[in-house]
Amino acid sequence: MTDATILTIDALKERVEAIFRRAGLNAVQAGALAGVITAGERDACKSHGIFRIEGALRTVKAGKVRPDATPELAPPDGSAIVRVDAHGGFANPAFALGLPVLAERAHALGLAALVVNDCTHFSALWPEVEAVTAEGLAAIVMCPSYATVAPAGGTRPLLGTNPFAFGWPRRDSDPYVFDFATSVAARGEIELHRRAGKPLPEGWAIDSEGRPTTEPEAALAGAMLPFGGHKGSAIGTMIELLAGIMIGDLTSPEVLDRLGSTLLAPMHGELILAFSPEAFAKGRPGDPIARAETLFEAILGQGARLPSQRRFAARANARAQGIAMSSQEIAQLDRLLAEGLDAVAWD
Ligand code: NDP
Ligand code: PYC
Repeated sequence: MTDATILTIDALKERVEAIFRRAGLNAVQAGALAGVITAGERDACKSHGIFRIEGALRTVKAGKVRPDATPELAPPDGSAIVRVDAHGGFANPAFALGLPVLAERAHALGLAALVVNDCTHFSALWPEVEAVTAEGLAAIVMCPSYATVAPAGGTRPLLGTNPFAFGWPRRDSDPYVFDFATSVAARGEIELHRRAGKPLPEGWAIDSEGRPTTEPEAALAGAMLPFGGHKGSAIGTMIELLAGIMIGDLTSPEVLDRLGSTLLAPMHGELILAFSPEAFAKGRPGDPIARAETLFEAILGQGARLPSQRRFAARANARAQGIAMSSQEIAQLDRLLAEGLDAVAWD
């Protein structure tokens, strides 16, 4: 990047938080959103970095998310299910509220689930998976999105891009984490290709007639495809069942019906599962955390890399060198701060 401005991680977070405060978000919402968006830039995950600010502001302007929401934890009932009502706000502060109780329950019972209801969710899942692994727990996180993906063999949008993430705690290194859309790519990637005027790789999408396309515009009007054909399609469907229907929240087609647009961030629920490896392995030979290291070493020993290694390397670089932002990105941040909700259009 020839015209880069280098910002520290904290400086970028302050700028992003100020944009959300200027747009009317309360401190708990603005702080949590600034945290995940800055983490996206810090870890070189552009599809969930500052690119997402405008969509979040548009959703506020459209009145589809409550900028002043305060998430509420249901009184603990001793069970393995921890519930947080986001009260129509963003998912991120609701997750932060539920995490300590989820961790306490999972350590006490061996496994526990955090159910977040009535939230708007546009972020990557790895910040949440990592937060659970930091408690010494393994984690699975999933949520629906809105109907933009055709089921394998189908021709029209039905499933969401439904992200699915897993984390495993490690003692002396960053956790093992993967986090991906169950579509071939996240929808944000299609939008980034459109903005860059680049064709999509083959096999990502079909147009509104159900024909394969590499045109981002045609893909946005048509449907994305699940990863791995029928396998991704089934996992995407499982996410609709577990993190939509089972938790009494919206499925991806219901989200799209309710919102009427994919230009707004989707509102639905989220499911976070936490497991204590020590509790599951109790009475069996070997320390599960140590045994996992043997597996990771064997993967690396073949010259393969672990998922999230690229992200952790980008993070180390950002901590040492700061985050490089282009002049367009700096101008975008300045404009959003100066104009607040006037910076985005919604009618
Ligand atoms: P990617 O395909 O970019 O990456 C998926 C995962 O695979 C990452 O953990 C990545 O690690 C890892 N990975 C990639 N290449 C390799 C490799 N060669 N060897 C080993 N591991 C590898 O993800 P997607 O585009 O599908 O999703 C991007 C993000 O979008 C996710 O964070 C997801 O949560 C988010 N999303 C959010 C949605 C929402 O509704 N909130 C909907 C859909 C997606 P690394 O990062 O280190 O490359
Ligand atoms: O990138 O697919 C995506 C996405 C949808 C909602 C939030 N992110």
